[in-house]
Amino acid sequence: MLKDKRGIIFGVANKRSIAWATAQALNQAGARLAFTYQGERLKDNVEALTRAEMPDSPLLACDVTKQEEVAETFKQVGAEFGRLDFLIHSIAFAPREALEGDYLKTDRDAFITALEISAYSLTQLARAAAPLMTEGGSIVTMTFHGAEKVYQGYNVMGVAKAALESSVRYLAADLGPQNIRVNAISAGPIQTLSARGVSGLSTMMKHHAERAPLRRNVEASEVGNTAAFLCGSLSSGITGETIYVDCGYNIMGI
Ligand code: 0WD
Repeated sequence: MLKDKRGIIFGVANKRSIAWATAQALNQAGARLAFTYQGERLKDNVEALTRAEMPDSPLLACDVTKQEEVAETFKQVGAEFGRLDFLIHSIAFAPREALEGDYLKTDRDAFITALEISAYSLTQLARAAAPLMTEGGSIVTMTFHGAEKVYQGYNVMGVAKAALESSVRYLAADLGPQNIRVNAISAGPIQTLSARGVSGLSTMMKHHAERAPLRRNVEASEVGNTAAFLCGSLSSGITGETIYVDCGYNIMGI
């Protein structure tokens, strides 16, 4: 399905990362992948994961708060792949103290950091990737229902995800004429490193599993499969959307 397609994945931290499940789905569909890791802290993890299943994948250091690393990443992936067909953005961060208690107490630094890393980075990466998407392309990011509805403890991350989802629409409008599509996947809660930073995660997961039409939590592999669909020609008419992969939780009233 994605044979001869080349893409770059941001946000693999460990084997539980949604980005890793996405990489596996893309790899299975035949795509060639490059990976970035945030810093030395995560390099060994990403190297160990890719060595076994995708040994030829370029690994590049890229902290999105460092513009020079972003520029170097796209220079290197351009040299290695010649062009890009897709980009997976699976990055988010907010200081831990901002993810508990009242949203009201969010301080300026926490707000700016959360919005910069979790929302602005999509625009930053899309701008760098677009010139390499010479045959059109697909950009996919990960969001959460907390962008639209209040989840206690999700706080500033919900505000950042709202900005992210809006960015998806503006980017889709800007890049559509170049046949570059931009979409978000709104995943149900999944036990990952980032998710464990959100207070009340297990309560949230239990509630989702009880209320969702499918009566269970979503698997990371299901998010990965949807990302693979969004990167391929089967989704060629879809752009600017937020697609829920949450076992249907978001459709429920009472
Ligand atoms: O329930 C969940 N797990 C959901 C996650 C439900 C719905 C959406 N999402 C979103 C997250 O908000 C995020 O956008 O999916 C995306 C991936 O999250 P994940 O797979 O749950 O979490 P994780 O495996 O921790 O990957 C996020 C990674 C970082 O990991 P850590 O935990 O080390 O902060 O984002 C990366 C980093 O690898 N990251 C950065 N990458 C580059 N530059 C930066 C940065 N400055 N900061 C964080």
